[in-house]
Parts: sequence; C-alpha cells; structure tokens
Amino acid sequence: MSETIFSLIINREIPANILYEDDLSLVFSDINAQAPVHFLVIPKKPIPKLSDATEDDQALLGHLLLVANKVAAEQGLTDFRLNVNNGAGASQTVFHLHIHVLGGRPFSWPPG
Ligand code: IU
Repeated sequence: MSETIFSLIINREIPANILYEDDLSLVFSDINAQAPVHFLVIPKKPIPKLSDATEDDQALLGHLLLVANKVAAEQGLTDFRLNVNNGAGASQTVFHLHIHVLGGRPFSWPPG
C-alpha cells in the first residue's frame, strides 16, 4: 500500500496536533478546520479508503468509531458530525482512510 502524508504524521516525520494515540489509531487536528473542533481519526494501518476495508478490518473500523466518541467527549462535544469521504468523486484528497469529526457549531442536512 502506498504511503501518504498521514503515514508521515504517524511516524512523526511531520508535525501535527495529536489528540490521541493507541496501537491501532491516531487522532489529530485537521490543519484546515471546517468547524471550531475538527479532528481526524485514522487507522495506523494504511487502508487507502473505506471501500478497501475487508472483513479482517471489522474490529479496527469499530475501534475507530469508539475512538471518535472518546476524543469528541474529551473535546467537550455532545453533538458532532462524522464524515468519511470515499474516493475522489466524494472529495477524498488523502488516500489513507480517515474519519472527520466536526463539532462546535450547528450542521445542516443534506451536506454539500
Ligand atoms: P479528505 O476527506 O481526504 O478530503 O480530507 C483530508 C483532510 O486532511 C482535509 O480536511 C485536510 O485539511 C486534512 N489534512 C491535514 O489535516 N493535514 C495534512 O497535512 C493534510 C491534510 I495534506
């Protein structure tokens, strides 16, 4: 699997505001925040996009959601939005699976 800038963040080769880390995941602030709180939850395993995940990743994907919950609570969020862009046509730009977590402002629906 190809390396992306997120691999460099995992390996501390470029800086990021890291909010949480464990053996399977890393959480850091988005550098182009779209809300007062905007962080990314990523697996350390470099899965390019959600649709590349397999049954073997079931526990990992569940773990990422629970990590999102944990960090959202730590950030004082009760209402928040999770977003996963899957593929260029869905505005994915970094091909290392990531869950956007946004909060601290109202959100409308449907998204753009
Ligand atoms: P997307 O779902 O692939 O479009 O989101 C990629 C996000 O990664 C986007 O919100 C960027 O601001 C963010 N990001 C980052 O936080 N740090 C970086 O070094 C790079 C992108 I490159």
